[in-house]
Amino acid sequence: MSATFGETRYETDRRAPVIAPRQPPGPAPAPPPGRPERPTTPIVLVGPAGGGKTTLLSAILHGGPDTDVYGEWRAIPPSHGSALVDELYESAEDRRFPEATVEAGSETWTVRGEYRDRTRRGLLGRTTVERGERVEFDLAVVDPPGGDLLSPGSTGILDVLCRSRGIILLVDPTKMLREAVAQQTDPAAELVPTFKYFNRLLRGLDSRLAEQGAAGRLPHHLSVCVSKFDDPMVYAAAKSLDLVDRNAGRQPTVPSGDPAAIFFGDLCRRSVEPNDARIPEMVTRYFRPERTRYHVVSAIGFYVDPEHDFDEEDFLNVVVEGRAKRIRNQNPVNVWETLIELYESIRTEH
Ligand SMILES: Nc1nc2c(ncn2[C@@H]2O[C@H](COP(=O)(O)OP(=O)(O)OP(=O)(O)O)[C@@H](O)[C@H]2O)c(=O)[nH]1
Ligand SMILES: [Mg+2]
Repeated sequence: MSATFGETRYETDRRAPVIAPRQPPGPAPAPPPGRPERPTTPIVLVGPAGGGKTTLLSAILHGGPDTDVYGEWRAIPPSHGSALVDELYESAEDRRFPEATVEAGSETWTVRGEYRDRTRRGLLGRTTVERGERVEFDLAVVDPPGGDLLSPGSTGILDVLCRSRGIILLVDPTKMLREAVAQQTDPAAELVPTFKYFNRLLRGLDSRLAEQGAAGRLPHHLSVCVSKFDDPMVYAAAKSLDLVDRNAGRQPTVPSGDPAAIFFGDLCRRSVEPNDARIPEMVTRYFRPERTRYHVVSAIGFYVDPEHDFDEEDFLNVVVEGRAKRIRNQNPVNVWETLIELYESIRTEH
């Protein structure tokens, strides 16, 4: 099934109300036989072209959260497959990045999670085990090409966003850090300021919701994610601000919340594009603070030798083989944690 908004076809799934054309009022359609009705959590990834949106989806499909904290989670795509899922499988099997998105796609994946059991000690010293909660929901994921965000009024992305509950706003530091921008060698790749993507998109979304009678700030739950943390220049920038946490030989992280927000603010303020300094105030102007959370993520993670701990001298995860970039070992950082927090924020909305 597909829907056309403007010039872009957003592939849809029967279980993806996020982009289904508006239905006439009436009783809701029955769920497919044998399948209990369950909530759909529509989450849209937005970010500049080449910012890492599709690679983040690959990390959701192939990775999982820190099981010590969150338990076991996985994403299950529909059995009928799709061009997006095929590309995510193939790129992971070939240890390469997915191709740049040409046509916007939307998938409904099933997410199954099982939080860890918790042991509680009672007053008399007796311990009881509290079963970890099991959750299952439909995750409607929309992966637009970055270019769609520059002319949101005509590409259909606003309709998608109006119906979504969660937004993952990917901020690509390699388009901001002076030393990273200087290394980009492709003369055809024009650097479009990140501000331009978000300014056009958020103003468009605000106008559309205002026309629909919405009041106050945007109703969405927001994950602001600084991407590509494994990139050596991004890692160095976070280290120079003393924001990196190294726990027990594992991959480095910038903790979510305040440390990630500080990193995001600093990147925007010092960006090669002066307008990017306005992105943080744009986030607070449009989104409710209690529904906004900051993260630093890497869809591929750092290289860690299976026999050893993380090694400061050998963590580059992207190697160039001929003209292709090869990923040594996909080991995402903070991707599932971000997704689970966004889901929980939507689920416990107040
Ligand atoms: N080091 C590093 N590079 C990344 C990561 N994610 C993406 N990249 C790089 O960024 C490029 C673009 O990533 P995509 O996931 O295709 O970006 P996108 O936002 O989907 O781009 P469009 O589809 O063109 O809008 C990749 O080809 C990689 O070179 C990451 O986690 N770490
Ligand atoms: Mg893409």
